[in-house]
Amino acid sequence: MHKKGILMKRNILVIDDEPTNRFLLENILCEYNVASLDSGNKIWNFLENNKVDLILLDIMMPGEDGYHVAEKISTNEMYKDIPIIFLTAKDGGLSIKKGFDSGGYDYIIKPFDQIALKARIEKVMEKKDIERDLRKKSITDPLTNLYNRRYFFERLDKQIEHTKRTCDIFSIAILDIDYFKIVNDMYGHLAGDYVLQELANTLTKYIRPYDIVARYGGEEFIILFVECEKNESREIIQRIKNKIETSDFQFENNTINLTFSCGISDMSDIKDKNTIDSNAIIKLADDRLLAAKKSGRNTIIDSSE
Ligand code: GH3
Ligand code: MG
Ligand code: MG
Repeated sequence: MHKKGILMKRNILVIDDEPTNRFLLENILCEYNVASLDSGNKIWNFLENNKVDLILLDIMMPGEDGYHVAEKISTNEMYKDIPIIFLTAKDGGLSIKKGFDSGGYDYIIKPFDQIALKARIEKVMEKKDIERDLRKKSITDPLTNLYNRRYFFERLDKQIEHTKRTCDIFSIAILDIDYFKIVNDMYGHLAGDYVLQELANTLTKYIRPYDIVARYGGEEFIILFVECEKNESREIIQRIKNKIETSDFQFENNTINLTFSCGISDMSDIKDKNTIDSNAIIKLADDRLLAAKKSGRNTIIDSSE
């Protein structure tokens, strides 16, 4: 979040084919870092190499017009979060409507008032901050700071769509702490919470940055291993298992030891790739987790007998 009083200059990108407009904006928006481009085509290279907090976008430009640029940015997974304010001489209700329809967050008509422009830039960034903060809260588990199951399913559904198109592989692991109730009963609920946080940290540390780990339920965690067959994800889980098994978790004056059980599934378990859905692949991992529990716990199972 942007905190007033802390020096954190926001980065604004101006896209306008008219040099005098770019020069004017660079000069009047002196409380921001302002960069400018003379055409929408150059934006992709710029975004790849620079952090941008807000885009001021002209509409009438040679080549691609501002509407097209806005449409592409606002539907791009990586950049859709960057707010766009149209800054244009194009007035009239239909033009403004088209601006909002193509992904604009606000629409300002030239010639503009400097104070009003700055006020609207500030307001858009403030709203975006609140939106981002709410979004983060809505997808995060507050105890462990991992993603929650809602976000996990969002990502898994996207992965499945992607897999149906490309046949890219992925695997799922569900972990459940063994006899966790005893931790709570013996050392107290806070000790239980602490152990959950420590396990969450270990999971985050051992998975690859592009995998998704979430808190699935009370003492259950779920991982989406991207582009990874189950024999590879099993190896990662095995390393986590070794680490957890050999760790002494210290809480107050107590030393707590843990193990977990785990079930794994992947695309090779699903016969017809076109029928795959999140419930089917999760159920397989869940059944294997149950089998691991039944076999005595502290086990990883990745196939059905
Ligand atoms: P099993 O080996 O069969 O998995 O046994 P278990 O004791 O781990 O499983 P069980 O489902 O019987 O108990 C899980 C316990 O996890 C019960 C619940 O109170 C506790 N739990 C769930 N969420 C939290 C939490 O956020 N914090 C703490 N401290 N405990 C939690
Ligand atoms: Mg358990
Ligand atoms: Mg459980």
